[in-house]
Amino acid sequence: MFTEKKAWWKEAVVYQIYPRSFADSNGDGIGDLNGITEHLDYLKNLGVDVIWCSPVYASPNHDNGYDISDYRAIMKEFGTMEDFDHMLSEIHARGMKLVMDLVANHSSDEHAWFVESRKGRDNPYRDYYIWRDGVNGGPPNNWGSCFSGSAWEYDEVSGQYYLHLFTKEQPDLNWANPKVRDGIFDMMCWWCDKGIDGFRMDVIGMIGKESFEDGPVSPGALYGDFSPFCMHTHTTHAYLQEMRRRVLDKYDLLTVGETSGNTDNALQYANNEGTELNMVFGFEHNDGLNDGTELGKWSDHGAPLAEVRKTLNRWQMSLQGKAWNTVYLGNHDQPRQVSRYGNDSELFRTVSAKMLATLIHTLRGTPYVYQGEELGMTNIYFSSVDEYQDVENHNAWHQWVESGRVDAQDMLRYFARISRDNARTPMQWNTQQNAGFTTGTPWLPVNRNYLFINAEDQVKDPNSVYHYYRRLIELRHNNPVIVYGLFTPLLEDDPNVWAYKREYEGKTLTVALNWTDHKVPCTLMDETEGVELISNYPSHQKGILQPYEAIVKLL
Ligand code: TEU
Ligand code: CA
Repeated sequence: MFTEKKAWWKEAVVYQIYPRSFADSNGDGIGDLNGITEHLDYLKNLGVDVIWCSPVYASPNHDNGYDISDYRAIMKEFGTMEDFDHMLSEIHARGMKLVMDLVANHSSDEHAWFVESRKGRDNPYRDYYIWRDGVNGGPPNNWGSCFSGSAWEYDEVSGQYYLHLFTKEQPDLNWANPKVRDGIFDMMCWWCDKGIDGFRMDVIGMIGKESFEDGPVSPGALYGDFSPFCMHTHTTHAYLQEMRRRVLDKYDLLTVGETSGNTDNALQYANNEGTELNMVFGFEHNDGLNDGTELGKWSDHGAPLAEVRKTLNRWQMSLQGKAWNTVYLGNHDQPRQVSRYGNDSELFRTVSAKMLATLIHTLRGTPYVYQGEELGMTNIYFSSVDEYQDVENHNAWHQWVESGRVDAQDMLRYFARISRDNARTPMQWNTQQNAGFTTGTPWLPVNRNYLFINAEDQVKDPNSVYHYYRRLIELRHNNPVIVYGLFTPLLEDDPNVWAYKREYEGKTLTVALNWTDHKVPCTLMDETEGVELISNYPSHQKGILQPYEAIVKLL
């Protein structure tokens, strides 16, 4: 046994807002800060403790704000710094906290540092980014970008290439330059002094580039893999430890790193000694679900219980007592969780959304709820490439379909299943025009199912997905076993049921979840003593679990 140190960010539930799609206050079709402020009571009533906003900084929006041109200014479309200050004080007035997205592995190519940097080899800002000479008339090495194509872009002015692990409008900052670190750390302190409560750090595992050799090329792939030289390196950890000393330790923050990697990596970033971050998002359960082909995430691969459970149980077991965990299934980079892991048909949508909610609120770690998930919002399933806005789709289309390597219909099917735009359609507030998101034309279409999936209806209906989330959040606040309890998997080989228990200070919580759309045999809950804390069915049948049934008991 171990004693877990208490912390507010372990007890909290975090709600992620994708500002562009949350609420539009001025009718231009784009969500904004005043739109968020207008809906804070909705979030307060849901019970969430912390709001994490995807980037709200000045940006030309090649990647919806993940390309920042000024870290100390607000994106024009989202409002002004006064709007931000007002939003922050209204969040605090309701006893909630605000976590900002920190995107500092790269900036926008329109950031003043890069504008200077690309002026020439002698510019004082040259070394703020990563410039290299080409090799044999091509790029410096074989690395591919995360968003298709080469990770290097040739620049006419100086005849050199710059590195961009994402789009070419997102040049990678050179963290090896102490001036870059000074600039980023000063900026972070500036936001903390304003009173924000934490950072979600975008692709933080990539900041320490150690060498620039060719990466391994998997069969069929067009480019080499940069990760052996750029991910989870010693220098990345050194920079984070420096950030901890120079910034994070001066404030009381929630810090969460966004980085792919395995549990060993997570143990280093989120270690209980507190030398780096509070927690990281695991990617293995989400991004591990593909066919392992050169197409990466573009596949028909579903989310079988055996795979997802094995991965998440391993994260639970490996981290407990050593590092704090996060629990999430959906975010702005993933499709809608009910469509991917549950069942978004009319018959099972509600019950499976509640089953998944039970999972993320009763595993060990801080739960992250992505906007609209609390309503059971579903994928949009676009059918043509032109309907997508996301640069990731267009780049992949160019690389694989336009070049004749992949059939268009196949790719469209993969897009419909896994595209990020599935989760970026506007929040569904009510049954009015555009689901109450905007009075103008929404930047991305509203899912037509808003007529029966929307916040206003669900707030009125005690059996809604929304109220189920509200009750789960309340249970977390009232039962320390949900936050701090030791995790032990149960029925690990059951083909249908995900089950586990949590134990803390003489209390035991037992959870059983039917991952399937049919009745399955299960006697665990008949044999388990205690009171029922929550379930997505009004009554239970002996010896079985009903489709997507979830039961939580406390003894
Ligand atoms: O995402 C990091 C990341 O690794 C993504 O490539 C992710 O795997 C992909 O979106 C899945 O399709 C972060 C942000 O969350 C994402 O929105 C940004 O586009 C990206 O970094 C670049 O800043
Ligand atoms: Ca707007």
